[in-house]
Amino acid sequence: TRFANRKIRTDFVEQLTLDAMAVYSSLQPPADDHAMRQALHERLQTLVASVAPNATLLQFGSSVSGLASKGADLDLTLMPTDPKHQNEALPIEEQAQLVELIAKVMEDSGQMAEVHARPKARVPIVALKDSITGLKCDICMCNQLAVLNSRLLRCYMQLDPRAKPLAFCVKHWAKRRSVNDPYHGSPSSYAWVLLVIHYLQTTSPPILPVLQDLFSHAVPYADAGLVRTPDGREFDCYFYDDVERLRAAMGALPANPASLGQLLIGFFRRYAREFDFVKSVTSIRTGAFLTKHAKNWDKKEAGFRGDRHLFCMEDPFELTHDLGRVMDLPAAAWLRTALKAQSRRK
Ligand code: 3AT
Ligand code: MG
Repeated sequence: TRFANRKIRTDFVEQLTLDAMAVYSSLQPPADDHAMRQALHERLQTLVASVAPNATLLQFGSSVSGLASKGADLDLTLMPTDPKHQNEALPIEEQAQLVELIAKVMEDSGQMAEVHARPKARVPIVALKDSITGLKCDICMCNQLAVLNSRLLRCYMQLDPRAKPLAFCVKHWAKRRSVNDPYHGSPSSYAWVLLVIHYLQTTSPPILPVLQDLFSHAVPYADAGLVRTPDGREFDCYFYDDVERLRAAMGALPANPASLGQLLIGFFRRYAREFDFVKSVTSIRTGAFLTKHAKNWDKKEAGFRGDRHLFCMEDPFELTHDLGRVMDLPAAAWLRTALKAQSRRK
């Protein structure tokens, strides 16, 4: 019987790998999606140039990380064109004014439907829908950190062929279970992908390296990735991004042969049974578990919905930012029930 059980289990995991690959394929955008996004990006750039001649629109989010599924939105940020000023963001009042101006240009162009300016939001944005392609697009101001964290995610996704399918499947699962909505207290797509990367960094042996820990001889470390935000804070955004070189070097390390099916089971087991929600923090910056105590995230902050630190994930660049702080108690309980149910179901 033991032999028979093992056979059933092997067949099950193999089938799960095939099913997960089928889900991954079914989520891929059509072949012309990339060209369509580039064309929309260029049209928007031309429109924006009339009100912000010294600025350039840059893509971030899943169009950059390679994790865009069919119909994913196009995330853009306005940045100073001159690289010398890339680290200097506009004061928030000027960002709000620009948002209103851009929204007006977009409306007047007659090419965009559903233009909404949100100048007073924490991150001022213009949200719109392109009438020609039907693509939804968010334009925010000076979000240099998001451009860089999207590039970091892209590098990780290129380092191992199992990373992208695993991230697609987890994102898809989270959307289907309604646990992918920071406005209603669950992790964002971005946060789910950080959890996937962290899981792959902490398998034994590790499947992904820690890019913020590797030093390139070509790039002097000290000023390579320093970013300053409008409030005067500075962030160390350095990471090793020579994917080709690293892939070659990784060939010499002990290989982890886990299949996609095994990794899916392992990911859900991690968050259903192994992760210490009370004490631990996931951190892709270090590829390790940190403690809430060390991050000063173990203090109870009275009553307020956020800042409860019930499921702690450290942002790779904005180290004081806990991506799980959107969760309140019912949301965290709901999420953990969904994770446990999935892990039992396998
Ligand atoms: P979708 O394909 O749109 O579901 P995405 O990866 O584009 O996934 P979002 O649209 O939720 O994810 O977010 C776009 C980017 O914004 C991803 C990341 O670069 C940045 N971002 C989102 N949430 C945060 C956050 N809490 N902190 C820092 N950066 C964030
Ligand atoms: Mg997006």
